[in-house]
Amino acid sequence: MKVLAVHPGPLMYTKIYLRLEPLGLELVAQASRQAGHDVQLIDLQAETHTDYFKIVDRWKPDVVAFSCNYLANVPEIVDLAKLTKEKLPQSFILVGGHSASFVAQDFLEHGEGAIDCVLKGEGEAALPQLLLAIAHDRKAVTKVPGVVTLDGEGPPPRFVERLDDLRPARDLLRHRRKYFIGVLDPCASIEFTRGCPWDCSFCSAWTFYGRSYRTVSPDKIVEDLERIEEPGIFIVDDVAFIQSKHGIDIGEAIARKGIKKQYYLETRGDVLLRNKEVFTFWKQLGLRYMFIGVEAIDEAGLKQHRKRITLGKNFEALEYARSLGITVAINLIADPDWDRKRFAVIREWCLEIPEIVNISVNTPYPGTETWHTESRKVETRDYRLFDIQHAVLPTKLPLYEFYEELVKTQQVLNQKHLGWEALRSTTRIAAGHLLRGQTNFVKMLWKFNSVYNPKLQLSDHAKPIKYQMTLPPAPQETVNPKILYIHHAPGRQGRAIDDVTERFVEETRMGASA
Ligand code: B12
Ligand code: SF4
Repeated sequence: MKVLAVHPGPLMYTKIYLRLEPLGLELVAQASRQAGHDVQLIDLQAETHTDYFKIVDRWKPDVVAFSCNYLANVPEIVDLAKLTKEKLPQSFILVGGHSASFVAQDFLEHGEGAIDCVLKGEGEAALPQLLLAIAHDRKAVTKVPGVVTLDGEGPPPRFVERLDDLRPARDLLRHRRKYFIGVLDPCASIEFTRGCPWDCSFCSAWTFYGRSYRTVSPDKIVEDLERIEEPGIFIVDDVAFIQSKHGIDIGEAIARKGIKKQYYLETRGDVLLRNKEVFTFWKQLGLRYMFIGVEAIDEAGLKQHRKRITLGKNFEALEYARSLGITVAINLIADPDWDRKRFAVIREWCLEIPEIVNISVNTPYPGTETWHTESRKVETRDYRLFDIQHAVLPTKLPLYEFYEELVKTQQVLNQKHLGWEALRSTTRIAAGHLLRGQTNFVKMLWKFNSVYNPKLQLSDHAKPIKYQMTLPPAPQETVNPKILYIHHAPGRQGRAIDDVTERFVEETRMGASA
């Protein structure tokens, strides 16, 4: 069959700071290709809806498979599915991915018959089974694990047997040079591990994978790296190098092969401090950027986000990363109840430190604990506002003033790293990129004001809502994590970490789950 795999368009964040390849979609595309199907892939972060419909009209796929990791992309995908079904009534249209898994039933209802099913969980094992059913007996689709249709549901989603057997279809992307993060331009993505053993209340990374944690073997990682042409590598792991040995083994395999790349990764401050030797080694291998989820600069804020790390530890981690000469970006979560004074304190603090500071807005998401426990009323039913750049909870300041303060704060922080100031400090890098025809990084330096603008952000709240999100249930004090999981929780045996690391995780997580 002809299968068209589609990643939806960019959100605010990917309009400026970065654009990365849709690794999950490439993995399911490859699994479909290995099952004998003819597969094409389009990424609407880098191409337009017109490009998409050109493929639909000319190639006439039998199956269209959308990837929905981000809740804010739901309306775009539903609209595309409806228009596609009008053009190709015989086609089978499905949606998979992180967010689609948490709102499967709603997706189908919005689709009004245009979306044949949602496939929950990891797609690599299930999609080939689903394609088999579509080709031979469409009624049998509800027997496939993870399938949800308007008529019924299949068995629960299953994990792939071995991450080592997977390989992304990187060759299917039509514009590989459009992917970048900061000065890593162009940049490819890679996965070393899957899942997260912690259980932060605002996050769904752990609930999707049932708090499991699996690893790819160093040999397979090196094989994949050797196939990648891009000089920059974005490591997509939720928390990089939790297990020191795995990080060292991968690094040694890379060093043996003499692979020279520049890397970006995300980790926790306490993991960095615990596994200093791994990060020091990786600095020598080319680790250039690190993102640490600090979330708050006061203890009360950390507690609110269920981060059981002390502020002192976070600051120590920043200090250590600085000493290695790695560029560090941190994330702070702005709460809608912040007033002008609070924003001013943040601005002041951020200007005192050399790190890149990213500010996102506290947003409860389906699939997180906060979705069930947040006592404030979610004020909107518009999926598009759930991108952690908009306020969906009541703001203490009038909404426009909240955005004014938010954007002003982001602006101050960006002045350190975007625009002329940044170009001055990165002139050599920028010139090198331009010489190689890479313009992503240089274009990004000036885009901020056209995307981050309080008037635009406020006007997003006034847009007509075509698809209404289901609101959270009545707030509860605690929530049984079992109701949040997409993949069932395999317990201790599902976490590929040694006992000492397991204990370390136990001590630093909030203990919401088994
Ligand atoms: C890497 C990453 C990014 C990358 C982008 C990757 C990309 N281009 O897709 C960057 C840094 C750009 C990013 C940005 C953002 N991200 Co992000 N990101 C992640 C992260 C850490 C890993 C995703 C990943 O690549 N995993 C590895 C691949 C292999 O897995 P996967 O993509 O999930 O794919 C598997 C399944 O989902 C499924 N699948 C996927 N597609 C399909 C399609 C079909 C047809 C099928 C059957 C199955 C299927 O099968 C795949 C293989 O098993 C996740 C957390 C997580 N663990 O999921 C957060 C996460 C997805 N991001 C999140 C958020 C909030 C954002 C931002 C909005 C943040 C911001 N600051 O503004 C932006 C918006 C990005 C945008 N679209 O514009 C949230 C999503 C919340 C939500 N419910 O919407 C998550 C869950 C993080 C969290 N802690 O809550 N992100
Ligand atoms: S450490 Fe917390 S925030 Fe980070 S991925 Fe794990 S659960 Fe999510």
